[in-house]
Amino acid sequence: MKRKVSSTHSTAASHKRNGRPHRGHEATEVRPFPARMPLGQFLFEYLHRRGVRHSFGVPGDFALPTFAWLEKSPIQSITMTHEPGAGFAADAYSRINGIGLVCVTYCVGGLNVLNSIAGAFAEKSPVVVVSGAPGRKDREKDPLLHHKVKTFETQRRVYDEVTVASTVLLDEQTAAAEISRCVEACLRHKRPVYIEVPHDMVDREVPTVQIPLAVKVQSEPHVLQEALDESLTMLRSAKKPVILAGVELHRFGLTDIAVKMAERMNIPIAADLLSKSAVPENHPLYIGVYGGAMSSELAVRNYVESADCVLMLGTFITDMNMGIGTANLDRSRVILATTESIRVQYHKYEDIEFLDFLQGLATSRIPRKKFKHPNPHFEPKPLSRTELTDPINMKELIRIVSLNLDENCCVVSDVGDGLFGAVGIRTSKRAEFIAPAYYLSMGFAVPASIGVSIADSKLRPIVLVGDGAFQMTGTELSTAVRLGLRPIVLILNNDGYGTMRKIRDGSFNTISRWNYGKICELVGGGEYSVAATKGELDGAIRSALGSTTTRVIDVRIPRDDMSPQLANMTKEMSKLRGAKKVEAAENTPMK
Ligand SMILES: Cc1ncc(C[n+]2csc(CCOP(=O)(O)OP(=O)(O)O)c2C)c(N)n1
Ligand SMILES: [Mg+2]
Repeated sequence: MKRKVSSTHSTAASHKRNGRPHRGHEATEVRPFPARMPLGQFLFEYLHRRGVRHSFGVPGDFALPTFAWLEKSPIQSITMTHEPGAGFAADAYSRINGIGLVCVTYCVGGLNVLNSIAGAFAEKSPVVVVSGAPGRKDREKDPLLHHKVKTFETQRRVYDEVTVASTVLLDEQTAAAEISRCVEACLRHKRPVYIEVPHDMVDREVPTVQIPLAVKVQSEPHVLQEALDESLTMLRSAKKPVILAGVELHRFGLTDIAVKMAERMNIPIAADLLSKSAVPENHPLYIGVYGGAMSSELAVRNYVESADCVLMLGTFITDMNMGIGTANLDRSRVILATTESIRVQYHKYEDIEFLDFLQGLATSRIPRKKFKHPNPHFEPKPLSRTELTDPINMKELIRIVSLNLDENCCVVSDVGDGLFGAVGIRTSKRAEFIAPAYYLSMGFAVPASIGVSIADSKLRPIVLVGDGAFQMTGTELSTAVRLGLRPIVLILNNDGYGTMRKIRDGSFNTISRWNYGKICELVGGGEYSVAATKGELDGAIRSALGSTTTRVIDVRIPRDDMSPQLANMTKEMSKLRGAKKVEAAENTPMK
């Protein structure tokens, strides 16, 4: 059993992404709450004190009293065009800010945003879902009220599958404690929570609670020592170790500890698809993205797969991260440390806190390793005059995007070849990267770019979105234009579901050919251009970066083209399929 031993004030947690501090749950307010407050006022005041500055959502009649409290609160409410977009925006916002909020109405709104919240759960993004709901009184005789599905409990029960805590605020005496329980669980587990607010409860005065002191859970000392001893033996004798920096390092604000440890021991660092950019990509020890056949470069793949000790820190062993079964990592060489468990070779250690383990490693004496960089970063070759009129393709698109990125850019990728291609983006400047790289829900990127811009107004989102994914949520650009945001949206227009066509072709991969430029007219703002050549794309991105409006660029990718990463993957997968069935990686990095 882990032991709860000491208390510190919970607002002291510091969370950073690439050195940028998370605003989420840093000390903001130490004044105690009054003994009693209207429920709605307490809810949003509590969320504000825990770091929420914005809410994304769509109102409805059951939620209007809650939205009225939201409007009076210090949290800024942003109405989106559709709930899935609100969920994706809140997810991206949470990844940058450390906590986010989506406010919706009962079932028609709540179930509409469910898929986005499922993605946030799967990829550990701390989103609070507040849903308006029928009143306590409305529920008494179990009538057929509008928006009800099966029972009044339906929505909450569905949400139990995609959250780490949920509550329906039907009792004044416990409402504040329930809010606190859910919000604290969201911050602790970095996963969504669900708070249902019946419309006739939200104005009632309720007894409040204070923000709890954080309880530091400590590892079992003997188990911790044992796990450290085994890991340190491996690390000390390793001639060619490598760190695979996983997404939990970013979510739990631990990247700096891992990077400092790598620097002290001179161990190179690779990222995976989900954690790309969590470690600054211009760091001298950074070697690129590893993902089996989907690695950014062959050199990264070779280095990681020939390492004699792979230290995976906070890594999700997902099929995507492991290149859909193409990763070749032998468990006898792997230390896998996450917030869920610590595995060293064939041993699994329980009751150990990830932070204690990480700090234990970071402060141990390990001789500096010899390291020859297998994949030093070099700027992509600048475009020469002679190639400006060459037709554009995925490989060149990634090169041109890379050439134009700077430290204020955040690449936001949707699902499709944009995501595979984005693995190859690497700049000497620090650029951020956000994508639904495990759950893989299409429609993420355009709304997510709104969440990114709102969470950090200095960040300029560069959106990579396929024509198929754009047709799902691209109209959310309406919200970006209304708010004066400036995403640069590259529609990777390859005339349909390109990735699907590579796996199995059929008429089901056909979509309508839109005149994408009309979107600016439709939403009343933004500028548009078409890029069919390298020069046109480069010019369009440069001009977009110099302007202050939303920009849509219709990039004409040849129908049969694909990124080198996707080409590699499909080649290797078909080889593997011939030999043996490719299975989703189980949660152990076995060969
Ligand atoms: C919400 C959702 N629906 C369906 C899919 C399955 N899917 C994965 S990629 C893809 C095609 C994507 O097409 P597009 O956005 O044009 O990108 P491309 O593959 O052409 O690069 C589909 C349908 C998904 N991942 N998410
Ligand atoms: Mg497409």
